Amino acid sequence: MTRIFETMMSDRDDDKPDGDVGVATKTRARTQRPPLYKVLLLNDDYTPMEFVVHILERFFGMTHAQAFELMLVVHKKGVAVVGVFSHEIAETKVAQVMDFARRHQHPLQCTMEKE
Ligand code: TYC
Repeated sequence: MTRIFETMMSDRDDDKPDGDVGVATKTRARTQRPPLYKVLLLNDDYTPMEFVVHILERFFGMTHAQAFELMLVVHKKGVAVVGVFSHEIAETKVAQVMDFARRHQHPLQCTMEKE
């Protein structure tokens, strides 16, 4: 009697009714990349070429050759992207360039736009 009772009341598979199999589910976590911003340098008729080259070396980590080449692109085309950054870094670069140009009394303009 004790033996039969134990067998009938066994709870080994109480949580799995007959025929019920587990279904594995996996949801892909949606990752969000922060938006990027282009920093643009604009041409003008007054800022000296060497000053622009210096800015590109100092604030955008370019070699003299890279900076000279990109300065010429701005000079000829009117505008060029000088870097792509997070919003906060782009804002800082624009502020650094504008502040430096202003302190040297050059009309150089630098802006940013969402990529
Ligand atoms: N056009 C300027 C000159 O002839 C040079 C220049 C280049 C100015 C790039 C601004 O973003 C600029 N002196």
